[in-house]
Amino acid sequence: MQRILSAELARHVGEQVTIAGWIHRRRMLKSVAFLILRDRSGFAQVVTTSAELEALSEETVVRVTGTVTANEVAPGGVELTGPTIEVLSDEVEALPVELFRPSLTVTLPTLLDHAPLTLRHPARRPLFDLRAAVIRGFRSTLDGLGFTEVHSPKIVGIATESGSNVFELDYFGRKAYLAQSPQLYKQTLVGVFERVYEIGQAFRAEPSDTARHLAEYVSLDAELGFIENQRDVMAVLRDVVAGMIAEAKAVPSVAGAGFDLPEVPAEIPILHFSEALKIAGASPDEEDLAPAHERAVGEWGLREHGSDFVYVEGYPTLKRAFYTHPEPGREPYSRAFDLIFRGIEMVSGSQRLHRYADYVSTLTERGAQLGPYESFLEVFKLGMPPHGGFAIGLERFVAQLTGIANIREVTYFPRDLHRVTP
Ligand code: AMO
Repeated sequence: MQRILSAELARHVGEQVTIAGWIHRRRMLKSVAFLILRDRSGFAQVVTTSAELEALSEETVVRVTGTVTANEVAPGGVELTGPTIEVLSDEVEALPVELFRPSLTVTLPTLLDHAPLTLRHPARRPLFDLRAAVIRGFRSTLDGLGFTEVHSPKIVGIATESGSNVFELDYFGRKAYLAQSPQLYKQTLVGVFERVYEIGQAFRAEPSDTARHLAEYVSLDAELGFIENQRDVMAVLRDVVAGMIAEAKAVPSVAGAGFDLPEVPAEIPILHFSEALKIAGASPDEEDLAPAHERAVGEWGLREHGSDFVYVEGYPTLKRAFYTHPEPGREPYSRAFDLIFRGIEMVSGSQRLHRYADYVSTLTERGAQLGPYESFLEVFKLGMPPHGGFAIGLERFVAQLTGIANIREVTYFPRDLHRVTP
């Protein structure tokens, strides 16, 4: 018999049906026993006997055929009676974590060490449903704006973001690196498609053991040509973030989880870097915003504009990567920006240099060898329009949307300073 989902049972009262899933919980009473089966749609109650359930343990995978019977005290108002239970999996050993408890009160190391099991906990589902939804929103918004989805190599010949936090690997006897960002490739592909985006892994050999750094994260990148300046990029990013949040709000499990999902204002307030320092009470000589400064900027946005989002633009050029476009006539400032969401940097972007000579001079000034960059710089002799783009850190965004303090909790199998399994 064809399998139906537990959420579909109510439409089949009086019929014989087959469902399949995991034994979420067993409840054995004197005269009767209940098996709570979990599948991708939710839960179903199966009425059986203790003798039948005794030999089975939680998380065993079973297929159950029985009659759908109305019972208003059962979950969803129906249950399966007169069941035949068939075991589909191996026998399940003693579980390190009990999934049938409503909340998962385990330490972070336990949660992560037992990820194959703890990811199954129903309370975690909305987090990952939201994660998938914001990716859908990112993709559909950019598709609607005429962007092309691309994929760039993750094994690359040069470091793009900064030399220090790059993973080096032995590539057939030569040195290569894991891509810290699709940066140079997305720029190059603007020369092909004008507007591109990529959803892919980025690798950072982050020595910082913090709640917001991973060694491998998902970077949601976009890049577009024919811009006047960074403001055109910031306008696209605003629409992308709004599309991501709208998609998340439309998911029933996300709506039911009670997350405090923000409204994205039509115009996100913009602060120049120098104003942001003032608001944060920082010295005007600071060259970057520290986490405490970002928090102060976030509070300013909420206080002055009722906005959870604030753009800071004009970061000092030398504090940003070499491809960043300076603000002409306003040294030391650049056309780079960050999007601060509830006090944390979530997105970085900028207008890029698009002239060959500018790359040569900036790399030289920064003391870099031109050699490794040569193949990338070629494209700037082949006709490149003014362009810019941004990258959203998926895990930081999801953690901040859901109020989760540590981004490892919204990552399936996090990679960090200490962790390379599971
Ligand atoms: P940046 O290095 O600021 O910019 O990274 C962009 C965004 O990626 C996220 N992020 C991280 N998330 C988790 N763990 C990490 N170790 C980590 N590092 C970064 C953050 C950050 O805002 N090429 C530029 C983007 C561009 O200009 O288009 C870049 O990579 O959310």
